[in-house]
Amino acid sequence: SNGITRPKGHTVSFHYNSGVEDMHFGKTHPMKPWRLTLTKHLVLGYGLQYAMDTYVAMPASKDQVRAFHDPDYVDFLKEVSPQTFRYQRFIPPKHEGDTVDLGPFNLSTSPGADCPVFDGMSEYLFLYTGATLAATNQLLTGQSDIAINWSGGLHHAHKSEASGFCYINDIVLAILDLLHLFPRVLYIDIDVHHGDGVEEAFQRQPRVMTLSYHRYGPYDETGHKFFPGTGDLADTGLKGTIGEHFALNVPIPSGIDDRQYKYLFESITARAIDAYKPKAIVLQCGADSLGGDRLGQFNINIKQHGECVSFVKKQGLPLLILGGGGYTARNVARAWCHETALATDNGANLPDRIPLDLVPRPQAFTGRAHGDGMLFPKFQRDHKNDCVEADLEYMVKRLEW
Ligand code: ZLS
Ligand code: CA
Ligand code: ZN
Repeated sequence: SNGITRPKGHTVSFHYNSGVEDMHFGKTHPMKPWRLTLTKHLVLGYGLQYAMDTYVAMPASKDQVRAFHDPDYVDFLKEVSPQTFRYQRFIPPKHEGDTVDLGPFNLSTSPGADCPVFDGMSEYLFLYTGATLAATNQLLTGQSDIAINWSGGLHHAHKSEASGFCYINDIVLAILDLLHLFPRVLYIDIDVHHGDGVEEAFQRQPRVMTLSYHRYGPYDETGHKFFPGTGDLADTGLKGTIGEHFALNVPIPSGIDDRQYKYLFESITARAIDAYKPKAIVLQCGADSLGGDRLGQFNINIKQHGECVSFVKKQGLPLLILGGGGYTARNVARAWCHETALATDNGANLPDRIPLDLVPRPQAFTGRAHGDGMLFPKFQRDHKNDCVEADLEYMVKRLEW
């Protein structure tokens, strides 16, 4: 036997549709859906399917997506293709110096766009959303205590606009569903980017608390902010509404290490849970907060990233685990496979070497994917650590209730 066992005392479900794997945002685009192929093969290679219930996700319906998104935007996403898109009305760039021709809803067919229109895009969007909604339904019906969708977690999408590689905000849709049963839902976001779309959707809403940890501050000598530029410590929900104080933001300088991240994450998350007493938790596990990420600027290891998942799991509340960013594909797959193991209490059962003999289609691994096969690689610490300990302590104090 491979040593993988089902968890005692809780049920985990895994929601996925391989249809998301074939998509290409464009040759140079950092978002690579094949990181999901790598993740799937690692999960299956280690035999983690024996520790949980696995479900092939159906695409979401237009009606389901309309629960948050503008009906015209939903129709557009369902119909659009690179062939039909160029007939759309041209909208001049928002900001001076923007080089990209933006179409309606912040979409574009220009190769330099964050949110391109690509072949198969419509299928891709409704599949990752369908997987998140199926996972959510498992929690609502009590069939699972933890439900996982690594293809979801697209936290930047707005009601009628795509943003930062995100088109449909599957997280907002999931939380809206959870609110039918659970009086209070806590959303935690460890992607290196601010979870702005989710925060914005619930900024007037005390029944959802949003808590995002993210890189924040001056980006370069030109003064550009790290995307999306929001999520200041002082941003705690919409002032003057009953949603005020139900958003928390932890802005972090570049180069934060494991010890510093653990200190921030555990003290602030514990306080938030203690004060808010959520009845369900949604955890966005963006893997771009790992050291060595192509877009990220943190220095945390897979071990610490996983400890965030364990810390949240230990609260014993219904838990929806979603993916998100992650741009160094081999590390994304390692992290999410490791976190699947943690969710099923198999964290100690994974050997460090990739079990090639267990991988169903070894040829699906390219040279790029193998790396050195280590689950806990020593990352190059190539980001200068700008974290001042006193500032980290100040944040924990400021956010105390
Ligand atoms: O949280 O920084 C930006 C916006 C721009 C710079 C990039 N250009 C294309 C548009 C204007 C200010 N965008 C970020 C978006 C990051 C989204 C993170 C998503 C998530 O992880 C959840 C899934 C950004 N950072 C890096 C890029 N865009 C980027 C890098 C390289 C390329 C290639 C394709 C496209 C243009 C050249 C692109 C974007
Ligand atoms: Ca975040
Ligand atoms: Zn991100």
